[in-house]
Amino acid sequence: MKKYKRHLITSALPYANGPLHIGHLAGVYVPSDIYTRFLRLRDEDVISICGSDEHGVPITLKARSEGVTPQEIVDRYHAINKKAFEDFGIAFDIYSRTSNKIHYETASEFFLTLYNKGIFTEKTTEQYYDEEAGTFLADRYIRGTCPHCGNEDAYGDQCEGCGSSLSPTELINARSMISGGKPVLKETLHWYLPLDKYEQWLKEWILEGHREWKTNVYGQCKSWLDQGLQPRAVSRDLDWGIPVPVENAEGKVLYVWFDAPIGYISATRELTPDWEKYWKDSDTRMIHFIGKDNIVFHCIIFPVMLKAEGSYILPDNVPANEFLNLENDKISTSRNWAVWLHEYLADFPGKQDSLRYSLCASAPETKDNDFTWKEFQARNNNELVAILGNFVNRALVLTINYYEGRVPARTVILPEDEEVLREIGQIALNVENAIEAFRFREALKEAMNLARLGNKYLAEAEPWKIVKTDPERVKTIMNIALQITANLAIVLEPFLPFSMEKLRGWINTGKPAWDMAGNPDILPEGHLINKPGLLFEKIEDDAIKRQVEKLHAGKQADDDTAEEIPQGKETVSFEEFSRIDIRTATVLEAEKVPKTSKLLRLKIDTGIDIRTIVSGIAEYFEPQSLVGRQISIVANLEPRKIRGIESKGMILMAEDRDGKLVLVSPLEKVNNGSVIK
Ligand code: B3M
Ligand code: ZN
Repeated sequence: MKKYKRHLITSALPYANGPLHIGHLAGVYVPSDIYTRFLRLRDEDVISICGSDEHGVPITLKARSEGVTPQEIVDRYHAINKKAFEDFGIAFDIYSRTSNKIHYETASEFFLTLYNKGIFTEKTTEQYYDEEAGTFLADRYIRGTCPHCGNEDAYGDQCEGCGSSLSPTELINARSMISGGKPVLKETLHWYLPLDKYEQWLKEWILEGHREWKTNVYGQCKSWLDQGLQPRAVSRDLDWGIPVPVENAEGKVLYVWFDAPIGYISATRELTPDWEKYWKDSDTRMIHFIGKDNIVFHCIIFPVMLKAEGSYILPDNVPANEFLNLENDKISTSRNWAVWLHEYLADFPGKQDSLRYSLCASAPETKDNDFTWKEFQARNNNELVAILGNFVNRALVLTINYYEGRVPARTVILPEDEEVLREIGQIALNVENAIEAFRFREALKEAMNLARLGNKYLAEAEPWKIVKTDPERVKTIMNIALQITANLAIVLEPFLPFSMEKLRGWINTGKPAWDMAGNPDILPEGHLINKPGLLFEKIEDDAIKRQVEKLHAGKQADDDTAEEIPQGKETVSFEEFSRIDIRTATVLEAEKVPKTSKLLRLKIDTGIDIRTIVSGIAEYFEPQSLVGRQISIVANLEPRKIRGIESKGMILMAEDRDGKLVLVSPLEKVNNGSVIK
């Protein structure tokens, strides 16, 4: 029996202001594609929705920097990105765009419904205005000096120097990004979504009702809710976007984060006249695939919009991923530190699955993760070629050689055969459970275990040694190897769709079905298989070297101190920062952890409690020299077991350029447990 009547899968709509890179694929689109393909294999009623986000200041700024119209920008990148998704087998049912007429209608209607229900509050505030250009300056159209850190290039909504979230009026010496001139303050009217009024409901819905959400997602929601929500403007003074569909709204458009998620609805309408059953029937399960920077919009703001509208369902899960880094550095479009999908494909034609595999195997599911070309090569050569490709090739080639491609009968079954047949079923079940829990790395690893099992089975049974002396035994062995192969073609289809299609061609099976996964009798006796080709090719050192060189050669320097001082980290919101509990504490006891060279076990007084922290600082400190010293700790770091000792928190250290560690202590003695902020 099916658990849900139907599924609506959405994937974040990428801004059409630049091409897609591996971070996009790893974070959002490979996971959503795996999940969608899995549901399709199970013959579920599922639609997968995506499209280009074509509004907002990121688009207009890109257009200005190139001296073209925003329409030209979105037309260009919509086409490029749509093609990149198709090329990588990301099988959306529709890839729409938010400049479509149907989206204008849907978003306007949505706004009007809320407007007529009296949901919005209207507020007139003073905002910056560029008199020379005759326009208000929203978000990133304004820059100035950050009041917190002095960065002269802080944006109107955020300082990338120190991470503070700002409003334009806080900037010192604000300047217009359009004319470069000094803007003036002018009154303007906007519509606000009163998130504060939904706080209680959100707490019940998420904090009580969705404890199963991923910890990174749940944690971010909780911290937003704990901070308390403020009304949010859903309109902007801009000339690019969907006009606010009421009177007195000249020159005002919907805020991009108001219209973009409605894009999921518009795209569904465009896809099917039956769209309402996906959006308005509580038997539908909606899942949003996104990156972590979009969590607040998909878990708080959009649900409030849907709830306020009243006739829509809410997401059942939002399995957001963290970020993917590249060769130990943050992926950055402006610094050209990225692997662009269209360039990858030009350099590695036909090797989409190698990238999909590598990105899934090291996906940033629970924390940021790093992509390196070396690891990509190793995954391709040591896993896809050496494990999967090798097994499939052996099974098929031996069958062609021994039986002219006819699947032999399974005759006498030994206990080791029984065990293998049982394991096929268990692995299929493990893959299924992991996919259902959105643990795609684990699912892929499990699926590859099936190929490992096949290799081990053949290596131990050695059919090539006994084919002359014990032909009956060899028939059984080859039958089982072929059943493993047929199972691989199913369980790996969500991950490696191009290769599994090839494989199905060789083993002559039709449309795959998850029902059959784990089944030890997929290929009947006498079934004819075809001569196989190579499933994967080795990637040589040269090709990898060229990619690394290309990456470094294309890198746009953003500062020349980068070599000496580690890269600045990505911006965090004030809310994120304030979730970290940094306090003073005093070391009561310190001793080396036996049989380790780096670890110290410290007993510390945090003012709140006495606790144990294990720290990797033994090379820098004599344990006794620490006793009695006042230090700073992260008090609310998730406890970890290190060498069997539960470590609760982390000691703050400054790391010198040559790797030396120095304690971070308050300059004067303070009470233990004093909050550092
Ligand atoms: N375009 C932001 C982003 O690409 C935004 C997502 C919209 S999803 C409705 O990260
Ligand atoms: Zn700043």
